[in-house]
Amino acid sequence: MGNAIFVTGTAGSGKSLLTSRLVQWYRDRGAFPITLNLDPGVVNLPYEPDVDVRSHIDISTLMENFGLGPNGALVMASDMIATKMDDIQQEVDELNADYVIVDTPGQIELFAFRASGPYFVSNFSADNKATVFAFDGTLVSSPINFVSISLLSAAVKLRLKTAQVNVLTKRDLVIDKLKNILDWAASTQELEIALNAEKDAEYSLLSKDMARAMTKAGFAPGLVAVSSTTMSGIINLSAALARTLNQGEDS
Ligand SMILES: Nc1nc2c(ncn2[C@@H]2O[C@H](COP(=O)(O)OP(=O)(O)OP(=O)(O)O)[C@@H](O)[C@H]2O)c(=O)[nH]1
Ligand SMILES: [Mg+2]
Repeated sequence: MGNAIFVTGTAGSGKSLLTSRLVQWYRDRGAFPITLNLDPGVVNLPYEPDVDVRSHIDISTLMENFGLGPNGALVMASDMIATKMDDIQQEVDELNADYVIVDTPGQIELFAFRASGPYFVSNFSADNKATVFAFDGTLVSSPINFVSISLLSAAVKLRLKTAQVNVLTKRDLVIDKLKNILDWAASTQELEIALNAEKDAEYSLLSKDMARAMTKAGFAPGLVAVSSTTMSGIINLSAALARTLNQGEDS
């Protein structure tokens, strides 16, 4: 197996559309990429998955057989992903792709913060692995929100323990804020200046402490801005992914 790229991020941050764009990008450049959908609850996808967890786990059957509501069934389905690992790995291996782009469940807490997701990521066999964490462009318009999503990104990195590329999605929707957001990501000093200007003193102080701690711990996010609508920035993302995948998992 070649490279595995796990696409994570908050609900609705653009993971599935980005998955389809990455596949298109690699295919257009003569590589052989495939998609693996790991979201058991998804109804419509913007791509036709080559390997699909839904052929092993069916939410409506779980709801019927175990008398669960939709959320209970999603929790159970997430916990079952690890048990389907061998079948999924075999299906992926048979395709012998250069890249497998893995679309993960919308509920990041079900994938990253329970046992099954980290088990899957660490035991999935690939030459190189990387995680993409999507910062939803429309959620990080203020510096305090930026820090809070950065914390989530750091938490996902702690859980999945892979090299991670942080992506600002939907850049086409935040053009007027783009420079600010990229400045906060590139420089703790810029971020602190922006936090100082916030009216909410208590929370801006807390955010500053957390931003400093993350920089010190090497979690500063260094964001790549991408639009899956215009394809702007996809070239930068592919370059960041190439660097990260080549460095291997210990970076
Ligand atoms: N304008 C714009 N819209 C986007 C972009 N990326 C995604 N969207 C839209 O955002 C919505 C959510 O995108 P998805 O790709 O389904 O996001 P997701 O993270 O897979 O969502 P869940 O799996 O449900 O958590 C859809 O309506 C997309 O069309 C983008 O770059 N620009
Ligand atoms: Mg999705």
